[in-house]
Amino acid sequence: MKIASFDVDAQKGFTPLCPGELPVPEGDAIVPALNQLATRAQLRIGSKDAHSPRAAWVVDSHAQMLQPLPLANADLTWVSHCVPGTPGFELLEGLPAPLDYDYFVWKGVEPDLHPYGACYHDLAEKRSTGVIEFLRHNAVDHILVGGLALDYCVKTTALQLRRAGFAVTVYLPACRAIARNTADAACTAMREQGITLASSLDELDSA
Ligand code: VGL
Repeated sequence: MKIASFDVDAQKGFTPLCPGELPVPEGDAIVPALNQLATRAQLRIGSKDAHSPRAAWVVDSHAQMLQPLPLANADLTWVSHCVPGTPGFELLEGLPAPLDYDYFVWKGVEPDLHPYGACYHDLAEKRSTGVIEFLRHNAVDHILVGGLALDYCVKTTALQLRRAGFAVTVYLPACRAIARNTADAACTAMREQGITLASSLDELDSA
């Protein structure tokens, strides 16, 4: 069995270190759990949001977020986050540098694109980021997923990997969510698609 771990968007912009971006509660607490995941894998994959501050979906305040947009590849408004060159773009302290991962995805670079999953650049899932091809090329069977946020990018990435035919386990101690209700819905959606949700190392090791 060949295993890869996947650190999804484990960036400071999704933590209380960057309160003006998308501060996921306790988002900065996931590093030890992500590093534990990696010890159980032969390959380590990562992704980062890499957004323009002038993207089509950017609004000025948190109160204006989550409004639907009439765009093909950006479905909701968000405040600016994870802009290259700013602290919010950086990976959390204690993770490898991006180029020390076996494969690394930068996503959402084009201003009119705001994908959630790390496997495709577009919401229609036509333009691959290459990660599925990399995993297949390396004969990976099982992917252990953690990162930020559980209810958006982790969920979407896990579902994309599952649809591509991989066994997928989401390790909950290595994730944090933006909100409770969307996290509950994400867990239900992932379970329904055959994704394993592990709450402890014992559950992870028996998955
Ligand atoms: C994310 C909301 C907006 C995430 C990104 O990485 O989960 N969530 N943009």
